[in-house]
Amino acid sequence: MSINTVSTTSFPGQRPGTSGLRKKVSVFQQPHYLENFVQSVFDTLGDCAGKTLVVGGDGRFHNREAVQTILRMAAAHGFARVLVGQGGILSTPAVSCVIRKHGALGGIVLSASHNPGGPDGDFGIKYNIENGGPAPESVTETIYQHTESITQYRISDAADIDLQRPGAARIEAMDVEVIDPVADYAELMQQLFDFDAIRQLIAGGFRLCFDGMHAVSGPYAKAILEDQLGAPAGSVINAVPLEDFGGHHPDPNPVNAAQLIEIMAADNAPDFGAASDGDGDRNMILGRKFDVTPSDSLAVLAAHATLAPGYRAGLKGIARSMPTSQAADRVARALGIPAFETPTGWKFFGNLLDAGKATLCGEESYGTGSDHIREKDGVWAVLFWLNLLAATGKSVEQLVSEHWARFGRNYYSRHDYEGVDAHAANELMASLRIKLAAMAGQDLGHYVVDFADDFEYKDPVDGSVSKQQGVRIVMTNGSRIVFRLSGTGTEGATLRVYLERYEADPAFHHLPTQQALGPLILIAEQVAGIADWTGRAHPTVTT
Ligand code: G16
Repeated sequence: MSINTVSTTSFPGQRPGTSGLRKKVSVFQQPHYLENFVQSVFDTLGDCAGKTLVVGGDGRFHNREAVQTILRMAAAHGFARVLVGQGGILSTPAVSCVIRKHGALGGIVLSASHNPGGPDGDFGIKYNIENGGPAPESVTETIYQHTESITQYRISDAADIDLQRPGAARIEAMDVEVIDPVADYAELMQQLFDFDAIRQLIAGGFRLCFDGMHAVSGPYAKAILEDQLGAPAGSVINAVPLEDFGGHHPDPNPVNAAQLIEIMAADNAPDFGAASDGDGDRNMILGRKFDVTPSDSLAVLAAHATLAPGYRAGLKGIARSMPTSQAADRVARALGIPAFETPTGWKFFGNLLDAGKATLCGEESYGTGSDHIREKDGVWAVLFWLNLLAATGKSVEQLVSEHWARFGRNYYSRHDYEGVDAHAANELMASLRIKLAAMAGQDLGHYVVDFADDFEYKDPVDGSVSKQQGVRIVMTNGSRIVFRLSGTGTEGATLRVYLERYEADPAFHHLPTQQALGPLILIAEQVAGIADWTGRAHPTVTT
């Protein structure tokens, strides 16, 4: 074994987006592409002697090769130890859990999350810091600067190590431990939730269906829901991770988890349905013939949190991303705790969680989590819901309907225009920004604009400022339209339009969502000229 220094030249565009660097698999397969990024991460970290690194991914195409490359480079960089998931597999929440539990310096997650996989699909890489959370912008920017000027990287010429079985190996002077991907994570879940109560609920005939979407959460859900909590075999569907996710889009929303939606809409549907995404950090919650929006899910969990053992002491605060509905803010107000509004991206919650300012966090993009780790967490959200259902004896629909009756309903929808021309999308946003200053006080159909701005966030912990985080038009009654460009796509641009209407009157709590939001949808089109700029009369995905 020896360590080689390899000459390289920089690749343009290795700037991490909302959540790491995501590109087509073919881009990552170019010689030196992955290596350049990994070396830039290591150069950002500096001396790693004596330190531990965690490595794992969602099992998508190219995962195994990338893991071996990273192990060889970690050895060349002088890490003392690497913990790697068996088969190269670790869900994003499990990486966060393992970093924290084992006092690692950080971790590398190989995933493009909910983006499709396979040879023609997407690949991604993300660095998580010592607290287990995604690197903040200051770190990702430094990594990016290194990628721009890189001239060489260092790598061991050691042979591949066997990832198939838990055990120990060595590359150069570095210890490699292949770990069970589920064990540490499952142990943490047992500390947070009342497994006995959930076991009793299931033993009493309560039925559930968890859709692993052939992605990473299948093994976690099988071990916890079936093996530990007694759900009958087959309760977890699409449970085996596949390199191409079975040809599907591993994004747990009503459009992409169509099989689960159909199961939950049947007359003999289970009592509870859920799905998670490619890397296991997102979740979708369903009742029988009933879907829960991610924003409502956060609000309901917050309102009932003290029913779960891990949250019995109460919540310190609730944080949500700006485009997420304001339902959780109402709960925070009722509980007398602070509510935080951050830009899109889980990395913005890290400081609030570390500083003990927030306990629960959530995003409209099917992400919910808490201070137990520093990532959003799909299986955690499922267990939290099961704990509430067991503790209250109520159905999903009952819990949500009662929540609306108490707090009012925040009707919510997101319209995505995927794969549009990037230049046109940027022009659309630029033309919106020009209009903002003159919008306050304008009459727009049923609505009057209270204020319109481009969201800017000042982190209350470290004072860092993030600008241009989404154009929002907020009406005097709290209804809102938000426009943003996605930071996770790999083809053209994706325009996201977020629509929210508050309705206090329970007599109007059961309208079809798109109908309830109809007037706001029209205003969004009028104000932004979406059809003119994008050539699209309708969104590609509505959630
Ligand atoms: C990532 C981020 C989330 C964000 C989502 C969508 O999720 O971690 O914070 O809400 O992308 O981002 P965008 O609207 O920019 O596409 P994931 O599950 O893809 O890692």
